[in-house]
Amino acid sequence: MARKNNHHKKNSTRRSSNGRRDLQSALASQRTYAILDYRLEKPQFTLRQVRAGDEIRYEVEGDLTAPVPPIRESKYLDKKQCIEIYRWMLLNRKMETALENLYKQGKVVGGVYFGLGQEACSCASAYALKPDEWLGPLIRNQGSLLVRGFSPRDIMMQYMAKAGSPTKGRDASSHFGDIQQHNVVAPISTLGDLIPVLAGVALGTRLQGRNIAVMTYIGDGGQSTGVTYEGLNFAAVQNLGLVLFVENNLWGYSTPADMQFRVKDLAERAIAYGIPSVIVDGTDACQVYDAAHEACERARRGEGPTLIEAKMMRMKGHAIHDAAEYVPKPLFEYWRKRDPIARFENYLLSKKWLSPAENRELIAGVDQQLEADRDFAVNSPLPSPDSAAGGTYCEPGCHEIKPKYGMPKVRRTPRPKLVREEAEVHLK
Ligand SMILES: Cc1ncc(C[n+]2csc(CCOP(=O)(O)OP(=O)(O)O)c2C)c(N)n1
Ligand SMILES: [Mg+2]
Repeated sequence: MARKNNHHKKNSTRRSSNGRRDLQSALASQRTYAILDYRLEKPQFTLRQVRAGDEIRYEVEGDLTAPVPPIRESKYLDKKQCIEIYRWMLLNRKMETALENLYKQGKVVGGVYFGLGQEACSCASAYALKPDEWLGPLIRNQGSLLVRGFSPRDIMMQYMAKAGSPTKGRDASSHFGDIQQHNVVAPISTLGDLIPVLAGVALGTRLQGRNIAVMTYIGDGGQSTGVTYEGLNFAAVQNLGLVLFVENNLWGYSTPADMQFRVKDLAERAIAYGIPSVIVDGTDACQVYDAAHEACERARRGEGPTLIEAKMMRMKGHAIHDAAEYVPKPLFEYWRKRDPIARFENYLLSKKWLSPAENRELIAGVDQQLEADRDFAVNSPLPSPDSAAGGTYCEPGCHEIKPKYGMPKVRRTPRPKLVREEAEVHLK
């Protein structure tokens, strides 16, 4: 019996060692990919579509009772920078509240788009850029616009189509940029189109001798567009310094993320482009900043693009006209507890980087600034009718675009004598 057992053992050892070898060689030929994940919690719930007669509604399944995680300590931000980001987030939130009120008073032309719940993503990402770098925001990234140097009065005047607004009353909402001072490409409504445009900016600066970081955003819905693939693939192939934030706010209009794509994390899509990716909690300003900073540094070293998936929740409807009744209430409750501003405020207070009195002073300062800007915007004139046709067509000099960073780098390669010498621009 013992012998039999031994024999059996011997055989089974051989089998298992062969099995191990097979497994080892299988593993050796298997390709694995790593996705950094900075989150301190990984929400596990799904949305299910339920049909009740002619009505469709969504139900949320999963644990919604998990405690709110702490803010992750930043590897890079100091006290002063954290307070600055907190102030931008507050300004972002309170400016949008002011816009909502202006809309309700009938002073806004068109709709208003909100980034409620996404302030950490907008502000801490843009904060990682240097002044001479470039940003291409989406309509919800009004916080990014503030960080890049637009004032609340610019944004309010824009929404009210005032003569002094960035587009001089020609467009309401936030379709404006500034290629002279702020290095901001205007949001493009056709989703995904900002990506090749920003890749083009990075290519342009490289031709002028500089590797810089250029940052743009795409939503969980917008990232499925063909142009997203084309733009990001181009940036990857050309090693362009594009930092792409995929803002997974769980909704594209009224379609939940679970019904938009099959991958677990949108960061996985980076694997197919051959570029690195990171997942962050988009309601944690420190995580957003750290991932953005690391991606910007890669860009500056000429190492190419990075995809950052920021997970969070769109806390309002698509725009002011949308009451978001299709969103299950428990989902709002879950994310309300993860409010990016309240969490960052608590973090700063508990770290004693901000005293309650300093916090009150900071909040009062934001309120004062907004009141002054709102009054200025409300009292500023609408464009005069005779200005309507101005600025529509090119006027002499209005589109003169000078290289910002230096004359394009051109390398002349020696050619046989009889062949006309041509300048060869090297892209890589
Ligand atoms: C190419 C393209 N298709 C469709 C639309 C219409 N559209 C505007 S916003 C939107 C939903 C976008 O959802 P998401 O990308 O998740 O961004 P979010 O609104 O959540 O910030 C759609 C479908 C568009 N603007 N562009
Ligand atoms: Mg979305």
